[in-house]
Amino acid sequence: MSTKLKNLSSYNPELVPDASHLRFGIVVSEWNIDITHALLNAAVKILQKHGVTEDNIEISHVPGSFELTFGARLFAEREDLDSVICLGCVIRGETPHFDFICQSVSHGITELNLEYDIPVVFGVLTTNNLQQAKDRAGGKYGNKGDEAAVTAIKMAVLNEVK
Ligand code: DLZ
Repeated sequence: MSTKLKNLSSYNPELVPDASHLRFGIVVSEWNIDITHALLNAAVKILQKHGVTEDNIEISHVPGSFELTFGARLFAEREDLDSVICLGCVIRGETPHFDFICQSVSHGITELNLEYDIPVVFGVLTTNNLQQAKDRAGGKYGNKGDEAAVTAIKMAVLNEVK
């Protein structure tokens, strides 16, 4: 998560390899869709900035963050992608639901990283309120979609040289 010291959109472009030969799947949660689509737009822009063509970005939607793991698994199973980016936004409510969803999706994505041969990136905002989410979806702390896309490129290239 971002802090006052770390803006999600700041990175050194010289440390991001060319990604023109890579293919990405992006799974996006429809819950809090204004936020998740702000993450999606940012992620796509960053991928394209580093050479990824539109044809090499495949996007699928799932109802909520809980379903991101399954959506990412479908991409990972295909074996024609170099990385999968999961984008979601879980906002704390009045019940413990928040904790269950956050725990499930973080655990689920970790499991996918262990089980499949491609990196699956955790681009999920987990915030106490809507304002904190806005601050991290193109607001004062940058955009989690930028961070997720940069991570996906770096991890996909790391996977090539293993
Ligand atoms: C049910 C629910 C709630 C209360 N809050 C969120 C949220 O803040 N962010 C999110 O991505 N999804 C939420 N969901 C939906 C669950 O992720 C899931 O889609 C449903 O529980 C159905 O499995």
